[in-house]
Amino acid sequence: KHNRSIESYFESLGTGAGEVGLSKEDITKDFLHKLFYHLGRVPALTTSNDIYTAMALTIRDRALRKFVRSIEKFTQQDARGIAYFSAEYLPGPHLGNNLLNLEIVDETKAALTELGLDLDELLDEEEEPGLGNGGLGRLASCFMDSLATLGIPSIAYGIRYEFGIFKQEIREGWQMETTDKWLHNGNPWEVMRPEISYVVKFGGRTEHSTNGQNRYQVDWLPESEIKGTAYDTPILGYQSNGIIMRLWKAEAVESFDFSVYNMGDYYRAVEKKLRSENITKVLYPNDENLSGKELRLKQQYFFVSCSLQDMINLHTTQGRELKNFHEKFAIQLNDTHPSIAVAELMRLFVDEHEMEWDEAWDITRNTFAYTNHTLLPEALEKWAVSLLGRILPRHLEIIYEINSRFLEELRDKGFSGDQIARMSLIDENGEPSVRMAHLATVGSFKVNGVSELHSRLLKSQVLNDFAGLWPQKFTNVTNGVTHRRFLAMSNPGLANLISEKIGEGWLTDLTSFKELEKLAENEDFQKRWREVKLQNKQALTQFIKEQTGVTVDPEMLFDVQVKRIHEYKRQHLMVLHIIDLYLRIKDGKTENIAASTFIFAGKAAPGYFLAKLIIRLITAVAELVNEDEEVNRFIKVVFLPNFNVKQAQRIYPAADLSEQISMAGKEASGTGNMKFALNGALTIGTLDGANVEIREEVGEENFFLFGQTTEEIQQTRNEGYRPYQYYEENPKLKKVLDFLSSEELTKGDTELFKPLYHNLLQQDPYQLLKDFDSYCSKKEEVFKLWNDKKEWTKKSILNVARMGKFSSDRSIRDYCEKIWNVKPVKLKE
Ligand code: 73E
Repeated sequence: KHNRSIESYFESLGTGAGEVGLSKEDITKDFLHKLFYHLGRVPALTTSNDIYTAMALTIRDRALRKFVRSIEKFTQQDARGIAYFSAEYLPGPHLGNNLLNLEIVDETKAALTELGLDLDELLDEEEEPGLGNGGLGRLASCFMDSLATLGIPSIAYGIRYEFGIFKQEIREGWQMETTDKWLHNGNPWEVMRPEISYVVKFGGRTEHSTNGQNRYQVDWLPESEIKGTAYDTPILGYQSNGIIMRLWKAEAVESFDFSVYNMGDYYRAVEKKLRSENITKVLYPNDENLSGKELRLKQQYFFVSCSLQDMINLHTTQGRELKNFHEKFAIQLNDTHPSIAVAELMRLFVDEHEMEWDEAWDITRNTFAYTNHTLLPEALEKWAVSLLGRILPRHLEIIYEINSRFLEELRDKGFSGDQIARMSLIDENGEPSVRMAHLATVGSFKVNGVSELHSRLLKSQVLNDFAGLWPQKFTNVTNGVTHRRFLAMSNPGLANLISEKIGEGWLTDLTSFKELEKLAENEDFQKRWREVKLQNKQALTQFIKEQTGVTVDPEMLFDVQVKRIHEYKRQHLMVLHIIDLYLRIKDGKTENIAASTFIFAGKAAPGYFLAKLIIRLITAVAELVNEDEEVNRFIKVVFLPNFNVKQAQRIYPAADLSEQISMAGKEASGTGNMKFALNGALTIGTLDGANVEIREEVGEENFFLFGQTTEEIQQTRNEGYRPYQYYEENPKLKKVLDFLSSEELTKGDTELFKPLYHNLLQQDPYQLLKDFDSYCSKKEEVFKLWNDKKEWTKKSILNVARMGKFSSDRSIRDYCEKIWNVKPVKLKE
């Protein structure tokens, strides 16, 4: 009876195919039903959160329906599945996206209107899950959207952080962090699965023995155990599948220890419960700057262990043998954050399922594939051997064993001692530590970077020795973004205009945008293109007013840099240029300046002093510029607090110019760059990350390129870069830098920006001073082109028309072909 389809259950009741209807009437009925019977509300006491929740539950039913159906199909076809392991996800608000994917935006809007309610207000009500820091987490969520749309049997595993990325407020110009209580109004999108839970062990010691059958056996006697419980959120694809994101929450194994009876011990037992729950309390807010914290290692191991146990359970309860595990599953490691999985799968196979080491290793290294997202040395994960051995004693032994066999292989192949030391999983320089990127590389069948340039640098720098050893293992998959969320949903004006001209096929095939090329010079189309942009800018103008109190003019050029604040991304290079403009305007030299609003947003890691000072610099310049009547006719500066997915969806559609100005070689890919161009912004950027490929696609005449290449940067460094020399020899630059300690900017606190000033003059690790002139002259070109509306619009249209490559659908197809060896199971109903 377990093989019956859901259809057959409903049919036997005479209730049809068990569809939850998609008509306006169905939605109205279910919505009211949820409001009264799920939430128990009477109309007079209904709050806006009740209304939001009732609608979310109504839509979740429909999403779950898709998901259940997908599972049925995948099971019938006995398909190979993909498990995506990521410590971070940034799904953004669910409601709007689900309506789009179910194609019921109009029906829902109509249902609400009849009840005197407004869909936009409901959408505003949603608090997004901020379970990631930035690009890496958002990429994982774009991939979920595409996996579901393409019909790839897949599951996304991660951590259900109770507090996501902090909320950013600006007080007196400084970033302040407050906790993100995203669950405080409940989370209608998730389904708790109390019966899907696993025990995860920590600490203690191991015992080695030979058992009755003469098998060498290792037992891990842990110091503590924690239970992980699954919370499932359905993620819909467009018109078709649903997959789930399964996030683990930590709990005590037993809430109460029933053997204790006196009050003191009772409280100790409760305390133990609280300690256990700490593991999934909070997301580490550090993007590309890791601090080796014990709790972070525990988080990583916790979710990886739950996920692998879950997969093994799924595999074996379906009657399959573990020796086929790698045929049934591929696991994609989203950076090294989940890479302890390599050792954990070995432990589960060898210690718990009594598999021989060689067979276990064979299956393991044919199961995992590893995506590297960064070359920054401070972001490469290393765990001190002493820490790892204390928290995961058995895993340390396994890592040593993997390493000794690996180094043996290298010796056999004639590698030099130096090379062997460089490639070892253990870094013996200073405090011994485990290099997680090496563990992930050795334990995977494929390793990929996230843009052509980054993948090339990965092979020539960080994993150079490994690329020599296993050239076939290395590949590239350039990132992409879901154009459904970042265009269809968030920019309906542009989406409708495009659909009117080329139909709706682009929703599942972004390359069809090519057809827009022929309209690039059509005056009528250009006019409507500009109208849409202006409307989007008006909407953002209002949002800026609400959020910051600053009034901006939507007719001005909107020049935008939004992303995490980091020195390598060079937000301060943009600021230096703004200061130059300010000084020019004060000097009366306003010719050649196109009236511009400079918009910044992004969070700084709470412990990253210089990043926070860059925010302070932006707000100081904003204050100075915006209040000065003489200046603010030409330029305005805005820092929008608390950048997140929801806010991003308002910003991209309204941008004219996209700033992608990182020092070449540092930004692995970037994905904001794609979202801007997709919405018709032109890019000013360096030859870094995916900028290189964006420029290739849109044509060099439609891209504002500046700055040194990776090779030139290396050369500058080799020649002994002295930033001070640039300061001395370039009067304009000197003026701008000296302005950092002016009374005018600092309102008397002239020491305020000294740390940045000294950093730039003494080290300038990201070579801002070297690239400054090149950047400023490119800006002159931008201003000139802005005054030629037709040319600008033509380039904007061509940018959008040539974005086909940057859909995450393409990225996922690449993963399927180059790495996973899976085929889509198409499910269009
Ligand atoms: O260039 C981006 C890239 O587009 C890169 O900086 C980012 O990943 C994006 C998606 O591929 C990234 N984030 C992290 N490493 N690379 C990171 C590191 C540690 C903690 C959290 C995030």
